[in-house]
Amino acid sequence: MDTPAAGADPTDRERLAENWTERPSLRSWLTTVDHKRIGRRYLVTAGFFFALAGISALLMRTQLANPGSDLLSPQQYNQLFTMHGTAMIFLFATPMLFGFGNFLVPLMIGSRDMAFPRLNAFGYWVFLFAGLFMWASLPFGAAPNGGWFAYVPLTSVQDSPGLHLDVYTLGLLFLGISTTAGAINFIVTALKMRAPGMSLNRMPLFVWAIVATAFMVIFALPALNVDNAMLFLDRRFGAGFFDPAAGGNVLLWQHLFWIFGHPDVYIIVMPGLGIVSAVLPAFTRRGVVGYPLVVLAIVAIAIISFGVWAHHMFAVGLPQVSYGFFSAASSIITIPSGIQIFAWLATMLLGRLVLRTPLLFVIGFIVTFVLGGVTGAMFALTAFDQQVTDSYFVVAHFHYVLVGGALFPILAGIYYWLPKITGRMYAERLGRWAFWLVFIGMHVTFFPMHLYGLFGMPRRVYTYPAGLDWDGWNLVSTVGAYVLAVGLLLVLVGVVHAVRRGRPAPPDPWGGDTLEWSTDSPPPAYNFPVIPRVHSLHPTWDARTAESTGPGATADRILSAGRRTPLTSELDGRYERPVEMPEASGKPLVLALTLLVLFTALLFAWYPVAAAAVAVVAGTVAGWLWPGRRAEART
Ligand code: HEM
Ligand SMILES: [Cu+2]
Repeated sequence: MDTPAAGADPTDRERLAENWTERPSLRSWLTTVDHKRIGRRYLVTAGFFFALAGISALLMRTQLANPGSDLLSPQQYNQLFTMHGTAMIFLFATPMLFGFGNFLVPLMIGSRDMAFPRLNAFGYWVFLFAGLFMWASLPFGAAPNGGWFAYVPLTSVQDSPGLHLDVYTLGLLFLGISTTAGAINFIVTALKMRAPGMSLNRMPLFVWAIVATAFMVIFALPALNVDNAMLFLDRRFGAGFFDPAAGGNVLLWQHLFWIFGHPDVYIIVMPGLGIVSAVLPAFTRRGVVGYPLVVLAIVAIAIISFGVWAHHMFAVGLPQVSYGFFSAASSIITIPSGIQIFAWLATMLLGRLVLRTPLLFVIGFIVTFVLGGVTGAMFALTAFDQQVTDSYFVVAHFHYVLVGGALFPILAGIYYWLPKITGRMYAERLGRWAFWLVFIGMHVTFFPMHLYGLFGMPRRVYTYPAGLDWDGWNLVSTVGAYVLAVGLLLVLVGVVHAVRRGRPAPPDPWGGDTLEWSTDSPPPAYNFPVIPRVHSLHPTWDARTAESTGPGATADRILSAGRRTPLTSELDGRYERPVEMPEASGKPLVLALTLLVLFTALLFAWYPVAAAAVAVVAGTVAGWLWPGRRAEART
């Protein structure tokens, strides 16, 4: 399909380009508010943190290849598994998916940017600094070492002196600012910025998944923030929230952590499921079966995921009746997940399969995620859970869910949207090789963990004695991890190769159904010369969409004066009025840097510096929010 620009004449396009394009310079690099640049940065930075977490995993697997090995000390092993888990969850999975969201949500809903572009830039800088803040502790031997869920009393200052856990609590509080800002931005963007005609029941499934995720973040993250703030106060000032001797409660940590932590599993997996629903139509040549049911399933998961947290605590001695409740709730949540799986299977059965790399990763996702779901349903039964808790069986389970539910969809998304993001096609053969190595490597690494887990091998041990039936299988896992690593390297090679040598991508190489495929690859700074009018669930397959941007498109959808994009109503997507979007600004970076100073000062107990940083933060926020001249000029 050719570029649907006929409705905007050359003068319009010139003015749009002038108003939206940022000239390449150091200054614009530091001040950009373009959601596409920010989205790309999220993807690259999260990819970098993934590499660090992956190298940590390889080190651990090398240590565990044989019994009694001494490549790593127990202290190093503790820091590596904690940083691996914490980084995979907080610095890779969520930010990577937010990166896709940032790049794609405005394009998929036919808008020219996110609702709050400067907040978006701020969120990225905070993410970058918080990630560096946490990783920087590792070379000093001061990285978090209490596991990714940092249970007290092990993490109290008596049992874990040093900065380790302060890096954890402060790092996650810092990062939480970014995640919260991003979530608010996604919700407002999806509700107010959709192209005219895109009523809620025409919103792409990927956008639904991002919105549901954002709501989960808003409700779940405060529990983690409070938990971390209390732990910091306990450790630094003896506040005693988790200290029974001071009237505190040890289990309070676990409850608050998992009130966040279980929804967080879905915060990670849900956008992955959204990617799957976005990729399938292009490679099955039909819409996802049962759109309303899939939307209901997404919403149901978002709600039920808040009622299952105690299944992570079946071994701590809860009141008997709560076992029944949490066991039942944990079983019920498999139903909406199952609905989505059946919707995808039906889509594949009824469609015409085009077996390209993105679809291979989707199939790999279904196989792996379903296996992870099966062991998950086993844990929902309290008696079984109590037998295998804290064994490698659990490690096997959650890697099936997380590698299956997040990594595979992310890889599918990388191949699927690479042409849109970079304007270049990837090499298909290289993609297939990467898929098979990643898929085989994943199962060779993690399947044996079910076995040696059942044979009694506990998680989080830095070594083990020979002769317990664990040796051979551990070696298999390690070999698998290296195969997986080679596969992931091939993904990287593929991306670099595409950017350097790939052939130029047409606007719509796959025949996708959502709006991002109706504009150029890569999209111009203003995304759409004419904001399309949407008439159905699959706008790019609908001739009326192209018509709506052709000759006769009205000025209220071209908006070439200034940086403007339309606002629409939340439910029906009725045109309300154009809004002026902010220009590039240095304040987001300044604010994020000041926060970095604040958290570093708190870490090293330089309280006067921290107080000064708070004052600068307040000043910058005030300057940022001060009503400018433009606010009055709005019509
Ligand atoms: C890519 C290949 C991966 C390998 C080879 C790998 C390997 C490992 C190993 C060896 C451990 C430590 C087990 C122990 O000593 O108890 C571990 C723990 C963990 N991994 Fe991975 N992993 C991989 C990917 C991922 C991904 C993609 C995620 C999440 C998105 C993830 C999340 C975790 C978590 C949360 C832990 C638990 C850390 C803790 O016990 O506190 N891993 N992984
Ligand atoms: Cu859970």
